[in-house]
Amino acid sequence: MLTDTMEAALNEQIREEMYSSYLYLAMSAFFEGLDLRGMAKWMRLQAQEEFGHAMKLFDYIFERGGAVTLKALAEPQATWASPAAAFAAALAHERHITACIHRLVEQAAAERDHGTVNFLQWFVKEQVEEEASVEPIARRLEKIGDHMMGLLLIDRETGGRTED
Ligand code: OFO
Repeated sequence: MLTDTMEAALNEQIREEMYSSYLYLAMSAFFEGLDLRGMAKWMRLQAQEEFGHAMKLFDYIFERGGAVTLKALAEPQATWASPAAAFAAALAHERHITACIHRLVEQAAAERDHGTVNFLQWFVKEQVEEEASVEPIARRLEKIGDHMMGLLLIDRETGGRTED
């Protein structure tokens, strides 16, 4: 059984993950608008992955006899100054999510909820991977600036992503 405070914190994380999904879908639409179809695809798959993260929490809350409460999502930003700015925002967002997950682990540990500490280890590992997948793209986009050939090259690479 989850405590009320743990249940509330896990529900709040569902909102964070759903917002991540919404934000990356907004970024996908932004890239579609720029005809950067590879980056649009990458962000669309990322949005799907985030929905999966939310569902993992959803299922876990029920597994522990808790209740899921879905919260309102804020309207995500719709445009960015450049592809580099969008990926920099994605990286900043992932760092924020990493901090959320670490706070959840600390709360679960303080409550001596070992089941939740163990469950959250998947997210701890996932956040290392999330940051590692966004960071090199953000770094390279920052380096190439407005250089069209470079942008098209990264667009082709990101379009090679096949899994969410
Ligand atoms: Fe759910 O990992 Fe990104 O936000």
